[in-house]
Amino acid sequence: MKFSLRTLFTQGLAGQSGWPEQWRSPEPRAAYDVIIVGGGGHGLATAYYLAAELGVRNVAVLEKGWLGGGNTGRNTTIIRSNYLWDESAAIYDHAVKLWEGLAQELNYNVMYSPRGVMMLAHTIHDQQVFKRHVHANRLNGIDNEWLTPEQAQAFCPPLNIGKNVRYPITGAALQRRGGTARHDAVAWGYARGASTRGVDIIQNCEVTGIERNVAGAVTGVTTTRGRIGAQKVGVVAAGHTSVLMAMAGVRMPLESFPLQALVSEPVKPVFPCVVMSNTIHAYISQSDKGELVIGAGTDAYTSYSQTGALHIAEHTLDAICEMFPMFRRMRMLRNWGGIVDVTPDRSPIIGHTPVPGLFVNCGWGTGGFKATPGSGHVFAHTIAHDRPHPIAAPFTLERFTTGRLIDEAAAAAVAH
Ligand code: FAD
Ligand code: PYC
Repeated sequence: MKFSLRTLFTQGLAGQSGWPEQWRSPEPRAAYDVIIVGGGGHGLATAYYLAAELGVRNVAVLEKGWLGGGNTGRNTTIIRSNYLWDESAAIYDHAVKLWEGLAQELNYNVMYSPRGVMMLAHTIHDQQVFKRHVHANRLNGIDNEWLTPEQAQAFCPPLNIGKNVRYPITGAALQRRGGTARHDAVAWGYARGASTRGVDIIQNCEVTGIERNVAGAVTGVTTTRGRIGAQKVGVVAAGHTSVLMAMAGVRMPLESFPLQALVSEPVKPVFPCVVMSNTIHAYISQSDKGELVIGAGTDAYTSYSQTGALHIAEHTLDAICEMFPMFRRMRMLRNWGGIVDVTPDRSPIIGHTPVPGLFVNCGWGTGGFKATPGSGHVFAHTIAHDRPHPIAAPFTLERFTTGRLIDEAAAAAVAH
């Protein structure tokens, strides 16, 4: 029987006797130990921690567009860990602790600014929900405090606490350690850190298929730039996870929605913190460039369009003008949308899949930017050790069959 070198390389020598064991692999040789699909913050952070903490450096990050061009570069950068359930509090506060030292860790200024995140209550029900969060957070050692409307206004002077509005403010929950960071710096900081440790970062490289062997295990991916072999593949492609996982025959409990944001013309520093109102679908902060950064709610329909419906943005601006009348004459500079993937319980999915060697990190919905360092950190450990990091363990896909859901709908910033 004849073998060309090419056949040897791509098909191996399965079933041939007389050949050394290592030549008898039925698999094409794996080029990488790990391929990460998606060059957003979470994917790049995963690659960074694989290389920096776990010594796994034969890694490639494949990105269909440019680094940080997905939701990482499109979000309003709100960081907080005031989630209700213990499992969520653990993972989001793990992230906040990493944010606190991230600029030093990466030697890259990610402009983390813990200026305080205030969540407004407008109804008795809001008050009850937020007070429950305050107590639950404190039991987990996470800062969160209840403010009267007057205290809320003292913390954020532009806030209108008058009674003569559609949704008067009845109080607020304040997490002082919450804040913002510079989104593209986060992507670039992790990318540089990973790259200097040997990770290959390949842009303009869309994954079009996930290859499996006869036993069903992952052997690599096909891309718009050719086939690339790998022993393990981690999918971290917010908004597009279902499409990618379908390539490996895995159906995900996810829906994708557009979520939009906009910025105003730049003005001098006027807004000292982050304010969010879930009830009237608006959140606002001021960037270091001076723009007011304003976010809206998700569209009502699933879609892969990277714009949001106009009436959603109008509704948000109505709310902003009511809460902060001094901004009524501001002009808006630009708006955009991203695609977020949302799970039934509004908590992420992190971990292994039914396909050996295939891992997934998704479902962060409207709130994954704040999780970037923590998500990458626990996902890297999960991939490297082939078992969930203890903080990630409650977030595996199995919860949708066992019923152990982690319902954070009320802690999500944005109504979906
Ligand atoms: P992304 O940055 O989207 O990265 C995924 C990457 O995968 C993309 O770059 C994409 O191009 C790539 N990809 C997709 N398919 C393929 C393929 N086939 N092959 C190769 N690459 C592929 N979260 C907060 O915590 N706070 C906020 O204030 C906040 N505000 C938001 C406001 C808006 C308007 C939006 C849209 C989101 C907001 N979020 C917020 C959510 C947050 O942005 C996301 O949860 C987070 O950025 C997800 O990061 P990621 O790295 O997983 O995804
Ligand atoms: O999760 O805090 C958040 C958030 C704010 C805006 C969008 N998501």
